[in-house]
Amino acid sequence: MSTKDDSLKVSRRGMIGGAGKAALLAGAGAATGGAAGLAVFGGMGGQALAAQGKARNEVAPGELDEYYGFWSGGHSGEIRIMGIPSMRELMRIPVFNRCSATGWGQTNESRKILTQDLTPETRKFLEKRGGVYLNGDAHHPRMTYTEGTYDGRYILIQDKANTRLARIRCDIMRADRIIEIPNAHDIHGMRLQKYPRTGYAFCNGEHEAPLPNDGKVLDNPSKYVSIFSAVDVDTMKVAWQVIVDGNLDNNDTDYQGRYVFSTCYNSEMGMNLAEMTAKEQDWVVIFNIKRIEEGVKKGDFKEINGIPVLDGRHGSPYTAYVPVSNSPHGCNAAPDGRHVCINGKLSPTVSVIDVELVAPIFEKGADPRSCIVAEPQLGLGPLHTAYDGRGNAYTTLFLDSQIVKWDIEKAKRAFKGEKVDPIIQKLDVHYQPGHNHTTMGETKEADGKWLISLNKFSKDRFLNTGPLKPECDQLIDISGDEMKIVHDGPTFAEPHDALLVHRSKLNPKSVYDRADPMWEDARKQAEADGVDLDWGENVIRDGNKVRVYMHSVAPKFSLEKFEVEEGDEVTIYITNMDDVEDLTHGFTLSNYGIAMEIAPQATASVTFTADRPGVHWYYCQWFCHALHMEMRGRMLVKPKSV
Ligand code: RUQ
Ligand code: CUA
Repeated sequence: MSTKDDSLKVSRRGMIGGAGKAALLAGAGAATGGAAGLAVFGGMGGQALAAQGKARNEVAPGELDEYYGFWSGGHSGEIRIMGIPSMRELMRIPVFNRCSATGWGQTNESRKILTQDLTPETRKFLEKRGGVYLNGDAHHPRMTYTEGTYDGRYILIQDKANTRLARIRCDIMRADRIIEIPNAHDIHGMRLQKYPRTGYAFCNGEHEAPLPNDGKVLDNPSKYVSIFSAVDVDTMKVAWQVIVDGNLDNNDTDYQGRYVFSTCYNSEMGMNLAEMTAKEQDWVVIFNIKRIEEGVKKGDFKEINGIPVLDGRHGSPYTAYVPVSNSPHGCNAAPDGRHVCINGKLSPTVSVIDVELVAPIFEKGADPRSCIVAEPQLGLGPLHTAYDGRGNAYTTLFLDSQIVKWDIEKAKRAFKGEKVDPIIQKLDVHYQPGHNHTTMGETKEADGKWLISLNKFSKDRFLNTGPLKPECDQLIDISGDEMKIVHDGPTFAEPHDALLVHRSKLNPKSVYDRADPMWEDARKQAEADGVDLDWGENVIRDGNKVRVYMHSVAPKFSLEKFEVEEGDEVTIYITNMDDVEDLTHGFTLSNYGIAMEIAPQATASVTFTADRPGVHWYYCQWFCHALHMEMRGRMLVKPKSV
């Protein structure tokens, strides 16, 4: 009964090519080598390319990009994988969103990830709302580090909307853990420890609120607090939290594993715009990781919801508050391992902290601003700064719609009173840039080739798409003395931030390992039911619960039909036994609102109540074979006898 017939296996790439088509028509398709014969781009210098008459950013059809770009999806809640420098969108990783194509948010596997680490209160709150959050607001994707550079293990991303942190496995490019961070509110800034290896993800709770937030305190802002959290990335458990004065915006870490720097745009703890921007100065909070860890060991904390919470407000040994101009925003550590730029936003300045001067400000009576070694005036609305590894910084100017390239050493000399201008070039971008990012620029391997400017407005740059316009992501060549824009890319709401990783750091799988932990629950259930999860095709009745097991091998589901009774709780497990790169199947159950993707060698499952009697076709929605349309079957739902 099992379809193990290899003659029907054809890779999708093979089908497109002539050989594949011929093989199909002949009815005997050997999978043709997918990636074989694809030319590889990279390592070729600008001159060699120019000699070939190619733009530096040209990646011809069939050629591969040199960098992976990981774009946050903002309030669409996902991550997008881009190819750089081509700016081609390669893939999307559903994270905090509900994805119609893959079934993320609907399959049991994804729902487990989306719910198992929520707080009990949230789980209760979501019960009547379908059990999962359907939205997210993902700003800052970051890859784990070993010794100051990317190690290709995980990508972490926060959700400001529902106070969550997700961990994405880089081997399969899927989230495997999504936790809710208790006590804190609305995680915004998120960066990872760079040295010696990413243990912690540091999460800024942006919005202040009562602790606990159970309704006993309402309109009494003096009782609100902001919470900074350290999450252990290996276990995805909150290791400790620190209460701070003011709120928290963005953060970054040094290259030595000693400090985290967080900007605060509301030291006033104001509740409206006038109050929030009242003072001339706000501050940067510097967290002393070693002291905090010692504090935890000593028991200098209150345990709240199972988490050690330390008091890091003014006067505490765990934090230092460094005054900077009103409402700073971006916080970016330079790859030189020494400088951290605090971007002024409402002030035209960037304040540069020297991490080697931070230890003394933790001593009593020290001037906290003594760690600031430069404060150049760059233009209006500095939001974020990126680096090329050659001593230059690139700061986005939101109001001026520019990127300013400047020299860090010159800015330090000017700060000491020397008459030098640190500004090298200002480049117009289109329009209103927020984040920017350079290739490998947040690692000690910053290579200064490409800069991305993520612009919040596109206005006239593309064909008019109606009242809602795309964002505009621009690719800028920074390899020479001058910055040059080489590409405009429209993107959907809203890439807040991006990560540019050299492709040598990553090597994802093309086919799942059958032992993957992703479908651990399915494996256990099949075992309990005495079913072979790989090749079985069984319908197990267990009271009013029915478990249907089948596998797929192109172009067939192993079960052409199954019958259940109206009102049964049905779980369908499908294992894709095709062992071929790019041969994904799908399972769509019509008029039941169910669709999911099953990647090669994966198992996926979905549970629903069969409350619609009649014949319901299920079909494969992922084009997999010339007989893809024929890949279907029937669910027969017998009406309740009344
Ligand atoms: S923030 S535009 Cu969400 Cu990273 Cu600065
Ligand atoms: Cu399987 Cu289409």
